[in-house]
Amino acid sequence: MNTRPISDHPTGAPLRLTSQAMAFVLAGGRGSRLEELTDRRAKPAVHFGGKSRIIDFPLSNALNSGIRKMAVATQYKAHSLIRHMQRGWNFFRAERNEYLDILPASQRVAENKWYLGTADAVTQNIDIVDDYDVKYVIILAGDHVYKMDYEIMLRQHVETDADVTVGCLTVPREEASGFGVMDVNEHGRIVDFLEKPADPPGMPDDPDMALASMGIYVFDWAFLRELLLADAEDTSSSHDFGHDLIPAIVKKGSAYAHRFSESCVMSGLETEPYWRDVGTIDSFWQANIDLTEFVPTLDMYDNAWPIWTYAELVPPAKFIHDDEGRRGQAIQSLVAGNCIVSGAEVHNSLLFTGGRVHSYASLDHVVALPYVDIARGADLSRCVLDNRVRIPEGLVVGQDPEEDEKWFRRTANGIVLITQPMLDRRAAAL
Ligand code: ADQ
Ligand code: ADP
Repeated sequence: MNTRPISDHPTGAPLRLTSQAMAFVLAGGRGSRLEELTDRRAKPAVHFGGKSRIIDFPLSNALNSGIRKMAVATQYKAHSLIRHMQRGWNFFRAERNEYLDILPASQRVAENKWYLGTADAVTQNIDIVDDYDVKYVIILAGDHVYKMDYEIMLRQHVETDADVTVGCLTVPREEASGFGVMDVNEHGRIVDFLEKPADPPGMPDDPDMALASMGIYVFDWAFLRELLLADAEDTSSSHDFGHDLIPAIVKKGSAYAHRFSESCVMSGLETEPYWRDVGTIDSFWQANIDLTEFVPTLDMYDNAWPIWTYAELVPPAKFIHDDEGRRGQAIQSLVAGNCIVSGAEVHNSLLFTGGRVHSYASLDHVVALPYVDIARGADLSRCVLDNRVRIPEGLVVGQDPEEDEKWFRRTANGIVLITQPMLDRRAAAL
């Protein structure tokens, strides 16, 4: 175990705590509210922002924070996620004391079982965490979009001598029932924690808002290890951080809240705190479209905090006149490599890698995942196109709700999700 005290550095300068920490990323959840987008891939593998995938955000945060030891627990529909990490996150070198381990469920314990809950995902890999020889473990969710310097959270954890430090943010009270909701005292100590309460309590000084857990936690490994071993024996436990472990520590030990908003200010990363659980089609569409704003809140162009990803080496995006001289153009849009916009108009949209938009087509507020092909004259607005869809000539979406609902998935907010099986059913019926 690396037991060198934090202040024990020849120059007297404090060591970065992240050098003594690992990130354990939980990436095994279903994310079923993303509907058909997560039919074939886990939510952390869902594409985001023109080039990235959601998992790139926590992994990039860990990397940019100085963490060089990471483990990613996967289970549900993990192939596309694992492929992405093998291609894009393969630069860690054991010789340099750097590790990124992908930990699929049911590979490591004798009984061949799935991860029961989020805590069980760590318990099943205790020996791997032991081998990392770290003092602190930071548990992260693989499915949130945000930028955060975990060093600041670690520092608070050490300064308060907490058993656990829980990352938290304020959310409107009516949206808080999907979160762990907490009450804190004047020192930031959590005095009450309710996992997904039906009627979330508001904050004392702002009853319309609730203090919600981000589902990210810092522990001393020695403490968490003991806790996990005890939890594994507890037949009444669902082996979940939010349901079981955190409420138990709040009752018996010391749990502290780490405010994301304060962390953002201290790190200078954001002008205004940005955190999104892009868990529904509406929030996924909105968070992507937000990036087309003149100055989006989430800055993905910050060289000091790069969001690393795997991207294919492909030719540049191309914008061309068609044979009749119609201009191909994209305005207020994000266009990735290998896209060709030919005699078509793209407004306030995102075209991921390999998108093709043909003459007389028009896109407005469209999120088009990789390798879509949009045939001549299609007119699409306010929709999400799954990867590799082939939009037929002249298809109109976003103008007639009844027609959209008949063939595609249309949300209550009028956002339309289009996948290839839906298009195939439509083609067969017409
Ligand atoms: P939920 O959002 O419901 O609550 P949960 O389903 O527990 O989150 O998933 C948390 C993370 O773990 C996700 O990244 C998911 O992919 C992953 N995961 C889920 N089950 C897993 C398993 N069996 N093995 C491996 N990974 C798994 C949690 C907290 C709340 C908090 C919210 C914030 O419990 O208190 O408010 O996150 O989003
Ligand atoms: P990505 O997440 O990279 O966009 P795809 O959507 O191409 O990947 O595929 C997601 C997952 O579904 C991958 O594991 C892929 O192998 C699998 N897959 C793709 N097409 C099919 C198919 N027609 N039938 C079954 N599985 C598929």
